[in-house]
Amino acid sequence: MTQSLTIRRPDDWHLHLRDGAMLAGVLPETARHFARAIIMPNLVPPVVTGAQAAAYRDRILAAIPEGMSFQPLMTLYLTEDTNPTDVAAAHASGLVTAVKLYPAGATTNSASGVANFDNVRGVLEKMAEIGLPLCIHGEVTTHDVDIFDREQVFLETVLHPLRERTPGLKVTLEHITTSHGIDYVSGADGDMAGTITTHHLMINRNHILVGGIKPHYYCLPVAKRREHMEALRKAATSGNPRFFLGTDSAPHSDANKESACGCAGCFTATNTMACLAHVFEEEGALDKLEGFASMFGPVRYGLPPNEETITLVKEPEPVPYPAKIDTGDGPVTVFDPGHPLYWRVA
Ligand code: OTD
Ligand code: ZN
Ligand code: ZN
Repeated sequence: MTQSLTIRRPDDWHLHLRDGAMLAGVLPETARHFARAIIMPNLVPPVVTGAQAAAYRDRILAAIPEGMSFQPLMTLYLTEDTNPTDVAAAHASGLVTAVKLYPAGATTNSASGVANFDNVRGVLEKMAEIGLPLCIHGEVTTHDVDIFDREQVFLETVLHPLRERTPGLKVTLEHITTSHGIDYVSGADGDMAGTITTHHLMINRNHILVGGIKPHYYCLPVAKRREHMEALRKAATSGNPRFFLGTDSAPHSDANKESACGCAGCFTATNTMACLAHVFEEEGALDKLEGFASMFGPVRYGLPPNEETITLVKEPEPVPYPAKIDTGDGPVTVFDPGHPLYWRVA
């Protein structure tokens, strides 16, 4: 007998869509299953002003294929020059759903991010006042901190002091990769939430390095030890509404990934729901999938959950999905969890 699971249509609370030919290639992969997504602003140049966000939103809307529906939820890229009034206006008009903080140099296209947090205090205070959430890439970038410790050190040296200085600021710690991040979010007050990616529930650092270097598993924050992956799986499947899905699907062409200096990012848009059903079933928590993928994010962002549903079906045989998708910027490899998947979206 086939097993099936119907849930409200999911949303993705952290997504990279890029621009131009790449946008056109990857957008259908998300819009096929997801109703809405928080769109990351790390374009070149970054999406800093309300006017840039409006123009980018229009390019995304224009790229939605006939017959699909999708709502991009826009973000502004926080810089040390960001103007609190511009941010407040973009929020008041309904254009932006969140502001994104990248510590300078933390990840792909983050050179314009924040180095001196004193210079963004005014914006953060304004955001706390108007209830606009801050999404954070939580890693320090100081060269003396080991790459595997950068999230943990960020919690103590940056995130906690920042939240103490800005009471009432809603913060989402994005793409949590450590038990420390999970513990921080679980133990903080109700202004704090966290997103978890699909791939960090399925890979740990061995996947990247054992038996040859696997560039398609390299992303930032880099996957940690297995015990951290286990902590993420436990949190995601716990039913705690502080944790919800942000895939961080981050497409790069194969040429840019399979290189002596390969780009960071896993492209999971195509098979995310199949992967999540697999993980939640393994954890004996299929009944918690709807909360994680479809309910807790909307509640957090003050939006109604989607009325439409999707149905996941478990097949007796492995379900095929494309190894790569073609884009005008070249092929993009789809995340391979390293074992067959049996779930598909009907
Ligand atoms: N991580 N790659 C990218 C962004 C994320 O930190 C992230 O949000 C990207 O390519 O934009 C990645 O590995
Ligand atoms: Zn990030
Ligand atoms: Zn990201």
